[in-house]
Amino acid sequence: MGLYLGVDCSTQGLTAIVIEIDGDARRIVFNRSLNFDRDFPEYGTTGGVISGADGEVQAPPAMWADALDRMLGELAQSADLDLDDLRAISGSAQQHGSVYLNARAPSVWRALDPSAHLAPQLAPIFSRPRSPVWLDASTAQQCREIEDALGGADRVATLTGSPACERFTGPQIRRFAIEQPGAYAETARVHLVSSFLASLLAGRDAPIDPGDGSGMNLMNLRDATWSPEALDATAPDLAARLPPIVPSWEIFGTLSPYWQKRYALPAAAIVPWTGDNPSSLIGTGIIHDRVAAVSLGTSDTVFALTTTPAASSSHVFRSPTGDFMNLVCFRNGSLAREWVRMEYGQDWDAVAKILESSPGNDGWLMLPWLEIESTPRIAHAGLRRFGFDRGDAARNIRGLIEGQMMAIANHAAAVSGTIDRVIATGGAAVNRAILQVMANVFGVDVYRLDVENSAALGAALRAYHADRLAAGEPVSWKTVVSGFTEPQPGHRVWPNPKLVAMYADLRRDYAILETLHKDRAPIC
Ligand code: ADP
Ligand code: XUL
Repeated sequence: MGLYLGVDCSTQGLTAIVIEIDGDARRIVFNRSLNFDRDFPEYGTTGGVISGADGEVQAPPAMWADALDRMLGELAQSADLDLDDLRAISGSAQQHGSVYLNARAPSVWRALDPSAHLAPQLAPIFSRPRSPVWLDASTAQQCREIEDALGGADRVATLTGSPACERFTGPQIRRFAIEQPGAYAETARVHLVSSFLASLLAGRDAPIDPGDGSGMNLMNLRDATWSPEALDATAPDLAARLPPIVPSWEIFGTLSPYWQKRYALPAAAIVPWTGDNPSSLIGTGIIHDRVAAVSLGTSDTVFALTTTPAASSSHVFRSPTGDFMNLVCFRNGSLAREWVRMEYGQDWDAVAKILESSPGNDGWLMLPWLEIESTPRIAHAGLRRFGFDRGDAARNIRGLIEGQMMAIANHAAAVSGTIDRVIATGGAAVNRAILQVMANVFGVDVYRLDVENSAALGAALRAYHADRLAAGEPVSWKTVVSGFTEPQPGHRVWPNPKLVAMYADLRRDYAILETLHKDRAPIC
């Protein structure tokens, strides 16, 4: 019998899931979430982030550490768990965000006082007290410079899996190195959010896994090594500042004495952390083709597994299985849905009734670019309404959510060939009316998983996989995910054939509007 812990540090909160595996008997025995704004108000975040001028969006890394500390405390107090059986821990985090540490970090980690909170003890280690996160869009100039140095956007995409993107780590590091050369000189290590938190658990510098490494514009996608030319195009002496890249399943340490003493936890193995999207791939059980996952979190993403990288996808990452995953990311996800709900004074039940009352919005469309958008790249924020105005609550709500689903379905063609079904995950996947729109727009069955946070579940499953591999008893990915990710019949949403045909026409109109308006400023 073994327990495996998976942690997900996402944009808005931190979730921990413990799975128990006893032969064929498998179950979730702990599942808890903390919300940054609500549970850590002292850090002053909104939606887990702090927005500044010129597209800057950042978050304090100390807050993530604080949340990890509190979560392990809650886990340790969970009376019905025998944590001596905790064998391995892995995790995931929002992708692309970077944490900048000075040379003191390793000695501070080794000397942590188990009787005291973690976050205040970390104060001396940051060479940059706030981390840029994936919502940051301040690095357009650095993206162009990197692309120019490497021979253009297509060349960067072939080399690293994505064209230079504003939110990706390489352009973020470049901006920091150029604008704050003194602080960059002080920086001995640049971590991803994932490898930073893994380092805290192990009490030593953690490696980066190829899944999260692919979100940096710095890794050679084919062989999962740092690309010397991408590093040179980004910032001086960057190679010395990056942790090594190791396979996602390679155990690199054990839970450090700080945690063992503080919470009476065993010396569990620490498995490299990865990005939330690669982790969700495992947590949604996508280990074969013809299935796509749609994650309706702070960002909306659609992704699928592939054995060879697809040239047409906007991002190709390595997957935690060692294969590849294609992904498209939409910046206007849950926060835009939340905004339209509140703007028109509705609760989620009322939103559901509005969606159900007139599918297709009587033919009226909206391009849902409340904020600047990454897919397609939209520099001028603002909703584009066609045929109705801002006063019409129902049409605005339907227009925004249907527009989002049409954009996801249209762009999903780039991540996968034929799709037989969609697995929906993320906070908004609990909303059946939204999944019904998704099913009608995609024209396939949509399944919601039992577990809301598939990234945390994926992390726990990855911990199990790595532990068994290290024990010389490797388990296939099919076996790893079985018992946790099978779609439940009660969670199936069927498409309505009549509405599928209607949305197919609307999707064509939507695609035309998207192309016509993506380079234009909003009218109002
Ligand atoms: P992340 O992992 O990116 O931090 P989550 O996947 O936890 O985000 O999703 C959080 C979002 O889920 C919230 O912003 C909220 O808008 C959305 N959400 C929660 N409940 C519902 C609901 N019933 N209907 C639609 N959206 C919901
Ligand atoms: C993916 C992306 C987001 C973040 C936050 O490229 O930027 O999905 O991982 O979830």
